[in-house]
Amino acid sequence: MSQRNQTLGEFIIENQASFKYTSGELSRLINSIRLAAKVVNHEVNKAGLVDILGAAGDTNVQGEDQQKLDVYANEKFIQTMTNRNIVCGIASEEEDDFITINSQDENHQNKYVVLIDPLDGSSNIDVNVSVGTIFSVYRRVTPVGTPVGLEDFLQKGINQVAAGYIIYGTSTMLVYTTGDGVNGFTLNPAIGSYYLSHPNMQFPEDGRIYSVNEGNYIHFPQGIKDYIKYCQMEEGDRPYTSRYIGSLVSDFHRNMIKGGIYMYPKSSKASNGKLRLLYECNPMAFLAEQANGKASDGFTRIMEIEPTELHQRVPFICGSKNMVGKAEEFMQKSI
Ligand code: AHM
Ligand code: MG
Repeated sequence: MSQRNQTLGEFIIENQASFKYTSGELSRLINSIRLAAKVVNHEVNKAGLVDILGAAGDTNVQGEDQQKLDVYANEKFIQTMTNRNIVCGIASEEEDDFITINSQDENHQNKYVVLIDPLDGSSNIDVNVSVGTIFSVYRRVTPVGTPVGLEDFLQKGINQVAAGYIIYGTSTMLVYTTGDGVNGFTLNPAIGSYYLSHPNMQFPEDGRIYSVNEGNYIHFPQGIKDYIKYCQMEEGDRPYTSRYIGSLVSDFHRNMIKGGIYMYPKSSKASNGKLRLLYECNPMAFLAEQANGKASDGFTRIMEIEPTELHQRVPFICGSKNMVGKAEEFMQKSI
């Protein structure tokens, strides 16, 4: 049983046996994400100092000029997972193509691929608002011993073996699932350890928060417009409250705790919406379902969409079960 003062390291070891495939490889992978997240967290936290340090002509410890944080995060996550030789391939929102990983002595023996959005919502950094990292893990479908192929990454979300996010917020948290519920760990920056602070996280079945960029309202499909009007109507427990940070991880995290719905629909300007199926929607959908929530594109369960390309975008509706169900009703009525 999980205890509230348990560290993430202890939790991983204790729960290793409940993973479907227990080679320890997945535990080592989560461990390396935890490590990279600490390094990125340190950098994100001093983002506001960059201009001051830069003005003083400072460079970082390696003697390099200060990089953009999303590029930095991308490099850190890839570097950590590559150096520790625990995955056979990585795809990142920041890279055009997937990366094949092989160490000479291992000869493509690793089983897992990772897909990552290293720093999501990065336009929020300049204004000191929360950002996040999102990750998704699959078992490869090509044979061990051969280099990874595109098909290892283009898997349906239902095949995920783990997914999670790190939220760099008022405190830093790592929230993840391996298909056995969702647990949240808060970083104690003084000690550098994550502690189990939110065991067994669950979306309330109903909620009163809707999160959508209403500036795009005019371009939304009729079903979404109708649902937004429904949220604003004076009836029963409505009108709902509108909250939109513009940082998927933060909006999702708040809605999971308080009950709510996040929407990034398609629009007349973006026919598939904005968010990426593989780096953003599938991992968040896996977390949502593991936390008693729901994720859909308005018609189809997100995790059952067949991916056709690495950077594919899909409309995304995610959150409390009954709210997502209601939004789907409006979508389906409108066609
Ligand atoms: P990014 O991957 O370029 O950071 O974009 C993803 C982000 C999400 O975190 C957020 O919910 C959304 O884009 C906000 O988009 P918009 O500003 O169009 O509302
Ligand atoms: Mg992103």
